[in-house]
Amino acid sequence: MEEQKKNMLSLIQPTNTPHLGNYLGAMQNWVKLQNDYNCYFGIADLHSITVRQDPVKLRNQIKESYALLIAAGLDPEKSTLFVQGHNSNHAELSWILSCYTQFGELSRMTQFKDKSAKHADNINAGLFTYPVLMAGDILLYQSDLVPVGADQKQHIEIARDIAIRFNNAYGETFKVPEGFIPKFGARVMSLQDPSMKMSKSDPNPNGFVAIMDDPSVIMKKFKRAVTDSDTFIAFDPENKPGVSNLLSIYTSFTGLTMDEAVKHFDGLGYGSLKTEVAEAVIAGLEPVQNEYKKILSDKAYLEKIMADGAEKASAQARKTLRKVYRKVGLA
Ligand code: ATP
Ligand code: LTN
Repeated sequence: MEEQKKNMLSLIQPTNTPHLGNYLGAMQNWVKLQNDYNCYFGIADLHSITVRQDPVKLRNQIKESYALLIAAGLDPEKSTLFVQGHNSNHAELSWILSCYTQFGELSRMTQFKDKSAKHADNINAGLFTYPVLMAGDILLYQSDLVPVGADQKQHIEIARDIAIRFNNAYGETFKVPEGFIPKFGARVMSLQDPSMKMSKSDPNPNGFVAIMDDPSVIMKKFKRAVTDSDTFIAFDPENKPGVSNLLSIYTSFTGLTMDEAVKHFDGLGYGSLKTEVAEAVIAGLEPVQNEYKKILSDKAYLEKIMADGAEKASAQARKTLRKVYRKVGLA
């Protein structure tokens, strides 16, 4: 029954090029989970302006990434798909929660340290309070689970701490969320430097495979992937990070277990591994790419489901926000 399903929420930023890491670490799992949970998925546009964005580009990217959610297989009838900035409850709760978050704990966030090193000319307050906005995203929907890639662990942890602190001060208000991190695909590594996660901000485009890359580009990028100087194929992330990354990607697209995949490549060389992984990725992404183009070409449909999603999400979020106002004494 609807009431008994657990709640799940996750958002993705609309900026830069969505890649295999986003697909395998996030979207693909969201699609698998949408039948079993009450799901809220969306576009974290408010988070994306912590880094300076071009307004015209951002406006398009919000639509494009929303279309991609549907193209990846999320069904707007089953899940609530929304844009964070279309729902003012997020910004409101974020302010309130920022008064229950300590300067010290935000200073320890690794993403803040990384991003302020990368954008030294724009270390704005939003970059610092980013985790508070994210905690609000999660807590507004009374989320039980938050499916994300491994890089988001620390953000989930602080959301839990804030929820527990608030509940202790005012009585049960928020559900305390848990992260939901997939076994494989949680950390897709760069094809050029397998010690680093595949990232949209990678200045070397050969390091990442974009979801919308052409088949010939995907093949080329995999053929150039860094492996190692051995010749055998085994899953050993510590000693063979490049090969293990390729194997993980392969299992995510074929649905094979790691043992089955390793057996499949027994006796074959790195050339075959790279080609077969590329073929599996090309075949897996093809329907997503086709669907994406179709959805984006139907502006009226896109705008209608975006508006419906915002309305559904706002109604749910408002319930939690009202409770928070009452508890704090603002209402
Ligand atoms: P960047 O890699 O440029 O820092 P990001 O991590 O900010 O991008 P988002 O769009 O915010 O990217 O991430 C959306 C989702 O994709 C998150 O759940 C995140 O954990 C996941 N994700 C991002 N990169 C990877 C990766 N290399 N492997 C697995 N999951 C990833
Ligand atoms: N910080 C996340 C994006 C994000 C998110 C969220 C993920 C914003 N709000 C709420 C899960 C739940 C990122 O950069 N990947």
